[in-house]
Amino acid sequence: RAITSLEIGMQAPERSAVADTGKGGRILLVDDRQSSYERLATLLAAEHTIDVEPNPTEALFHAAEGNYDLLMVSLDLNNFDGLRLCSQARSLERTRHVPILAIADPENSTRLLRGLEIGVNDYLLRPIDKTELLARVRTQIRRRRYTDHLRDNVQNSIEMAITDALTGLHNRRYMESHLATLAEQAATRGKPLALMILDIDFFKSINDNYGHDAGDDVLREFAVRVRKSIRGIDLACRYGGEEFVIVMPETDLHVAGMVAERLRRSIAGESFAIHKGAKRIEVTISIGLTTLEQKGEAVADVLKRADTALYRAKHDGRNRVVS
Ligand code: GH3
Ligand code: MG
Ligand code: MG
Ligand code: MG
Repeated sequence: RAITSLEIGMQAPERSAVADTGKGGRILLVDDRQSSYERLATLLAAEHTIDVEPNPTEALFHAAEGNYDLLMVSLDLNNFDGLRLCSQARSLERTRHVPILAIADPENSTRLLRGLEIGVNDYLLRPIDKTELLARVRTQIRRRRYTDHLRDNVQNSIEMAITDALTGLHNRRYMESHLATLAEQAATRGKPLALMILDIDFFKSINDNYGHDAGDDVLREFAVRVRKSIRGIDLACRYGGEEFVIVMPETDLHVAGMVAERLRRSIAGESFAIHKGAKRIEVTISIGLTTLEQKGEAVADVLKRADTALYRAKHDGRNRVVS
């Protein structure tokens, strides 16, 4: 456990500090000279929460687990492990994005240059000036928060672009782009690939009789049940209004047929709750099922074959699986 600011006898700063000022950060200071870390901790404690760890190996554990905004690493550590810590922090997934501010005596400037090469973001030479210290620390913390924010935004937009908002399943666009990859993998590995299109029977009359919101409830509940009935490697998507596609890698027609039949039966066998009113709705589905037939077969052809099978399932009376 790292030494905390409170143990050095300082008050933790107000948590109300505003994010984009670069104040109120969590800092891990890796320094083994008591006079040095006590002074730094005292200077920083007015604006930040600061933990001190004299041992670089321990520091790496804290850094990986502690959710820090900044690592401050002394390169004047007695056992010269400061640089190694910086390089390890850069290669660990958990610490890769945490900025590093190096501190060094002027005579250790070679080490500083090396540090900058391996990804140290900024440095301070001793003796450390208070104003400069606070300014550089703030800059790193502000930058860290900003890039975190950008990374979250990118992550969110990617997720939104491939997810169906109503059901949380993948959307058609994602399925179509991913299906080509799955088909290619199946072909090169000589494994089967099954694909089914599921369509809710007489869905329009659910909307007509119980309202559009009830229809949405059914779609959401249906997606939950689909998700429960497939494996982690299977891909389920909402293909259109009340149509869904399930892609099953490493699954032949026989096994996929059993999965489809089990799902069809469970949908028909347990009515759906709708949000408004105590009434439950009977729902059935029709399924068109097919497998990838030969190497290099176009994904569009596979989908078309499944759709033709679905059409027959509808034509033959619905609530059935056709392959
Ligand atoms: P079939 O058994 O032949 O499949 O009949 P169906 O009524 O299910 O098929 P049809 O294609 O005629 O109607 C599908 C309906 O699904 C029409 C459309 O208004 C409704 N729908 C499409 N998307 C949504 C949605 O997001 N929410 C709701 N509530 N309804 C939707
Ligand atoms: Mg239809
Ligand atoms: Mg339908
Ligand atoms: Mg339809």
